[in-house]
Amino acid sequence: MKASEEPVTLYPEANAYVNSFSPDKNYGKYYDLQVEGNKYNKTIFIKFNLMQIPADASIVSAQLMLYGYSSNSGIVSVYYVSDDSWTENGITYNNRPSSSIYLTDKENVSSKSWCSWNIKEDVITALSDNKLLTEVMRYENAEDHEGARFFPRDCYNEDLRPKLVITYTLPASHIITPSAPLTPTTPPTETKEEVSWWSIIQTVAVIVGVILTYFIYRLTKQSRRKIR
Ligand SMILES: [Ca+2]
Repeated sequence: MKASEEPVTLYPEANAYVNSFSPDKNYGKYYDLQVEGNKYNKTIFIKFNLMQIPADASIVSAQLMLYGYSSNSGIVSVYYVSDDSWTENGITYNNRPSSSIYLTDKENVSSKSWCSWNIKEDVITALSDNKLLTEVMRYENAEDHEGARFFPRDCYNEDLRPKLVITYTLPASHIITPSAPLTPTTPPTETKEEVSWWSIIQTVAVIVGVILTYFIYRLTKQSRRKIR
């Protein structure tokens, strides 16, 4: 039944953290993503676009991965968020999405290493909805001023940026639809080549026609002179 299993790495469309102690401030342009345990005062929002996953894909696994570069060891939880309307440079604590948030996974994080959360069910939910996936991350250790810091999507080191690694299978009957990646690029190229060859033939035909008309004209003129 299953034809193939293909891992795909997606990078966030937006990421930012919010801070309840500066509730109207946006942290989208900051150089890191922070979670902090003091009443969950700092939480991270991260959004992925899943458009390139084929509609008939069956999800095998989906790992959300962030690189923790400075953190206390502690538990960071990931929650599904149904509202994707927030933006990186607009989100604040006060305007953050708060509807339909539920716990997906929790993992122990540590410094100088990749941290990984299983968000397979959330990917499936988002694919059956609007193909946009938002997650919020919280530091679950409640002590004051403890937390973790992760590299964001515009990290200078591309290898350490947050990512979503999805493995999926396709049914044997998988048909490449216009919405699938790579499909639309081939036919227009062929059409372009056909058009250019056709226009060359047309141009040559016009030139030959003009030359022939000229010679016929000259021949007619010469024969008239001979007749006279
Ligand atoms: Ca969504």
